Amino acid sequence: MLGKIKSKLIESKEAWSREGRLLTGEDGRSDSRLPPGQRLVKQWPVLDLGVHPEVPQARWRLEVDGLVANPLVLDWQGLQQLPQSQQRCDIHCVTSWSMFDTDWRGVSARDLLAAVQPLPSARHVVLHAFDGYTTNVSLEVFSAPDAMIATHFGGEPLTKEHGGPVRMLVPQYYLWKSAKWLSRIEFVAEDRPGFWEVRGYHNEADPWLEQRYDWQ
Ligand SMILES: Nc1nc2c(c(=O)[nH]1)N[C@H]1C(S)=C(S)[C@@H](COP(=O)(O)O)O[C@H]1N2
Ligand SMILES: [Mo]
Repeated sequence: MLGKIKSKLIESKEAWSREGRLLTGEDGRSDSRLPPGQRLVKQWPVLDLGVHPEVPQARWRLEVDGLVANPLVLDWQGLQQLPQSQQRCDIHCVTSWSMFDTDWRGVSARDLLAAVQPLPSARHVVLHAFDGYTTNVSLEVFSAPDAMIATHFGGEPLTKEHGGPVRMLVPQYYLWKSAKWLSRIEFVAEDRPGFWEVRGYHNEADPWLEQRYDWQ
């Protein structure tokens, strides 16, 4: 899949990282609801590697495995049988747009964790997607109350463009951590940087700290 993606797009985003594009150097402790360097949009942009995998709800499966006591393969029904949560949150993309008050529905990561029971050795989480994309978060960030395996946006099922039928949502980080077309949640001991994290993007992605890039 990744062979077909837009290499121009990847090259330009790698260049952004080298140039430190959009960095303001603010300390992020302002009272603003908008993180430094961000601007508000009303329409939800679509950003990805240019491949929108067709994953019909009936064929969608989510593997939850690695360092867990109770590995699972969830289908759509199985996901619906877990407790369902809703939340309203702001989302922030590293390309500088933010949206306020977005409404989401799905299974909270905490309820998934209760089902799979990570082992004490599990410290990090790798999110895999049907287009070959990966991204990584610490188990701590994955366990935040607002991290969610999302199925609905604005009261409607997630569209394919935005990662339907099921995507990750990690609102406390820039949106590249929120893998669309989620296929696998893997619990690991050692951190494993994902697609953008090995291409100059920060290993963490806190918009309030402007953790956009990492050249180290
Ligand atoms: N599977 C997958 N998930 C992905 C991406 C991708 O290319 N593939 N792009 C990431 C990036 S860089 C961003 S900014 C957000 C964009 O989400 P949106 O298109 O719903 O706005 O998805 C993230 N999740
Ligand atoms: Mo992005």
